[in-house]
Amino acid sequence: MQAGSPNHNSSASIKQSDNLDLPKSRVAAINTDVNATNHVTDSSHQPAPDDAGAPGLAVSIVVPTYKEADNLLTLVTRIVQAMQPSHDTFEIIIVDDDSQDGTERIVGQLTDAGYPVRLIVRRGRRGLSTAVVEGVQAATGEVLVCMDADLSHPPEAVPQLVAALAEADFVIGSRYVAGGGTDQDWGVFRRLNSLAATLLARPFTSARDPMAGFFALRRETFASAAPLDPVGYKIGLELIVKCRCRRVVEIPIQFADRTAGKSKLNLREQFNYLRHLARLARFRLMDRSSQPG
Ligand SMILES: Nc1nc2c(ncn2[C@@H]2O[C@H](COP(=O)(O)OP(=O)(O)O)[C@@H](O)[C@H]2O)c(=O)[nH]1
Ligand SMILES: [Mg+2]
Repeated sequence: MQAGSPNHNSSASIKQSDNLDLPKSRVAAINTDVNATNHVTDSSHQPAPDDAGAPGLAVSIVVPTYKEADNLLTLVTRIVQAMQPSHDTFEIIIVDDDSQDGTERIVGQLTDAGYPVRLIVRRGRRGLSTAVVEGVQAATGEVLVCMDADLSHPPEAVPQLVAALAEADFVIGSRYVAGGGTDQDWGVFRRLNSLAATLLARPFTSARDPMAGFFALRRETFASAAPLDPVGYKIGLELIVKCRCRRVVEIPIQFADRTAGKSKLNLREQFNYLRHLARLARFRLMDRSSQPG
């Protein structure tokens, strides 16, 4: 297998002999108290001796998954290739809601091959936003990146998002700033739907693409969040509002439509978005009235 080449065969296996230039990841001890019901696969079983007491990883990349087995190999190899030149300490945390589609086997193969991947399996639970929050809580990096598994978000942009945090509280991989975009074949309905959702978020942030699932923030920013209460998909917007992020920067990305697996976005999630906006509006009101002055 050529690292970074598309491979949608979930039964493909990875071997050390695949000639991958693997990162010398310094994966800190995994946090096993994420949740008693979680199943945690640990790739940190052979820490290098000089890792003892390491303060943590530089970057944790959190990926929520539900039935994304066919995308994982390509996703992980592309992330590793993108990160390796600039970061020698990073981890990929996959938070899977018990997909039962081979995800655990594939992540096992990746960890055996030396990739810095951890798997959290949540059993009996579903939800993109709560999965992201659990992944972030288990993360050890000072910088947190969230992205989808379906290759809609280009892994090659992750280092840019991380670098942009030097001047920002929150960085979005954005479809809607100059240089960004979506695939040509988005129909009128899909574009209008996305535009309406974006405009509805305008009272909360002036970001052009605040609903993106591709974003980065510092751990300390996450730690400062008011209690998180997301319903549905828009955990990025929840974090911008609840972490009271003022400096939101957008990095243009080309959003690619998935080629493997299916979208889980449905009408219910769109309804949840409206409920989420109502909750955020209530929060803003209370938060502002509790500010001194
Ligand atoms: N853990 C978890 N991940 C989810 C869930 N729903 C969606 N995802 C993941 O969230 C990301 C975005 O979902 P997707 O279906 O592509 O949504 P879309 O891009 O809006 O069509 C993908 O990586 C999904 O696998 C869920 O209930 N639990
Ligand atoms: Mg998607």
